[in-house]
Amino acid sequence: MALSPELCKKMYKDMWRIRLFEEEAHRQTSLGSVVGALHMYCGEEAVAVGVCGNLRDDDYVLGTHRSHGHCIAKGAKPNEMMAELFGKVTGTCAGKGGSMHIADFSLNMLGANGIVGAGIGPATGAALAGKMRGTDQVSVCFFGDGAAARGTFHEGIGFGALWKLPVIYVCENNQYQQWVPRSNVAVLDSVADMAGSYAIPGVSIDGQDIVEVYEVVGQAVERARNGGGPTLVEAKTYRFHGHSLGDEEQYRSSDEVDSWKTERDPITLFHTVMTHKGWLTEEEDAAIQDEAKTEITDAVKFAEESPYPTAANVTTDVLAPEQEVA
Ligand SMILES: Cc1ncc(C[n+]2csc(CCOP(=O)(O)OP(=O)(O)O)c2C)c(N)n1
Ligand SMILES: [Mg+2]
Repeated sequence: MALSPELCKKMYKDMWRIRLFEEEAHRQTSLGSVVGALHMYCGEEAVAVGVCGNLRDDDYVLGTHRSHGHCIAKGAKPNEMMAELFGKVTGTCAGKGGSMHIADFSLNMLGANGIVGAGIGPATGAALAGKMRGTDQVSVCFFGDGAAARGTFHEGIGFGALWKLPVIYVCENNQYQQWVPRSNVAVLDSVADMAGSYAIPGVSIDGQDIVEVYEVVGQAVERARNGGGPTLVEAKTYRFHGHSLGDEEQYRSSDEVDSWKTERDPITLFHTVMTHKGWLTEEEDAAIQDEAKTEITDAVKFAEESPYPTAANVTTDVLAPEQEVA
């Protein structure tokens, strides 16, 4: 689908929704309303939004431990997501997933995952299931540069390539794996270069440029939908915050972080593109940010006012209901 002013405005707003959701989640974790580790997605918004801009409602998404952005980009509602982080019964997983296992099956967002690289197998499986059912659904797996060192990466991509499955492997290369720079642990600088081992296309793109993300992934989605098999897309990006809340960030300089924030903020870059094209007025920009702010404020209120699960909820939603095998 060609980029239209309407789609650009929607994507721009989604980037703001993610940014503000994350900042609020950070605040709520500091206040103690959200417990457990929190991995923020600020700085990487163009990847989730640019990728999901190409997806249909029935396409699949699997994520990482840093997946709030993937959920919002796939259409999850901030109020149900915030409630999930608060552990409330109104959350997308009835409060049982939390930040690192957040999912929304009603949107085919099949889940974040606290285990690095663990989404790659299920994403490949979802693509296989779609193919066996004869649908043209595609499956997208987001994973970090650290995950590219795991066996699940090779196993998943190996099967995806062998069976020409409709799956797009999206590596969010933010250059660090927790506290370790990629250059300390990997021989190849580019994750995309690993695609050659599986005879699938591999492409490395600027993950701060949503237009490039949208267009390159659009071609990969079209290829997958038409039976052409997987693509490995490496989006070079950067996280603006520490690995998780409380990270003292002794492994990267504040100059480096500041330069990404001031020169490579994906929201600012997209704002420049849109205003240059005459697709976003100052009033529209202000309205978009206001609406996103209101939505996140409402999400906190919704989460605060929602009840916690009771003892009666302990065994519900834990196992999938028994299904007949056709
Ligand atoms: C199998 C496994 N090993 C180690 C960890 C601990 N851990 C959590 S996140 C992380 C770094 C992941 O780096 P990357 O895949 O690049 O994702 P990023 O955090 O940069 O988004 C590690 C080592 C884990 N959760 N699972
Ligand atoms: Mg990383």
